[in-house]
Amino acid sequence: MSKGRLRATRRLEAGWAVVLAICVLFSFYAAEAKEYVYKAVLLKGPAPIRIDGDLSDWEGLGARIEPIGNVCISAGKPLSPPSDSSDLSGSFRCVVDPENFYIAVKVRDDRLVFGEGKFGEAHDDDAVEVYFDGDLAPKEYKKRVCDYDANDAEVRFSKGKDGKVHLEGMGLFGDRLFMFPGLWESLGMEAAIKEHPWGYTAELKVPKIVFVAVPLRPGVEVGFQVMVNDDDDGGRRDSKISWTEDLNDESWYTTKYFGRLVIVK
Ligand SMILES: [Ca+2]
Ligand SMILES: [Ca+2]
Ligand SMILES: [Ca+2]
Ligand SMILES: [Ca+2]
Repeated sequence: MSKGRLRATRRLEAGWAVVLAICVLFSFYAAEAKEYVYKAVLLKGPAPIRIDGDLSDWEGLGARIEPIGNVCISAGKPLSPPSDSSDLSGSFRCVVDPENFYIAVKVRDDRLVFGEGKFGEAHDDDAVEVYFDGDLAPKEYKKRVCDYDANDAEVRFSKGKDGKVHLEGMGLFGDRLFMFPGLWESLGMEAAIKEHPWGYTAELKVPKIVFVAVPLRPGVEVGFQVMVNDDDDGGRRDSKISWTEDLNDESWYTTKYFGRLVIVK
């Protein structure tokens, strides 16, 4: 073989080696990146669900139980991981009817701490967070930069000192994130929490009109996320878990880590 052809052959071989390496890397990445999709059953008529924290009315609705299985590492400051599943673990279910989303959350938590913080600080107590992105519009992610649009928001709920469940959470107003006492309630959202010896069960009803402009029918998709805060000793929260891999607790300002809710028959 001439020197020229030998060099060309070697260059070709090197080229294939690069292509192979890229393919291996890509397949590795594809295997690693888990997709979080929850298929939410669409009920024909109004859902037979009472928002009272008792989840017995969910039996027989065909809602799959999905683990809230990722442990957050930090939330501005480092978080402690739960010591075991009785300290903090959970799962959620969701169904929709033509007018509303219904979310049920079951949380195992060894010590319940409610009502310590003032409005807007329930994340430092035991609290559930549910997030919506009404249209899945593509965003450009930049760390610490809010990319919410008008149909993206956080709905956080916990118990107050008065024993009543209070809703809070950030939404976009103008070009800034705000939360207002009573806002989510005024838009028709309802939430309830029932305490148990092993933790609590929670229910949330969200009128679809708050986030979604199209009729709820099979095939409709929205961005969705569920997270749970755990405080066992007062003061700041100790741990947090997330449905998707939002390990640094960023869903309150970006939809990057939201999973998807897909409506099915
Ligand atoms: Ca109920
Ligand atoms: Ca706990
Ligand atoms: Ca959106
Ligand atoms: Ca707790």
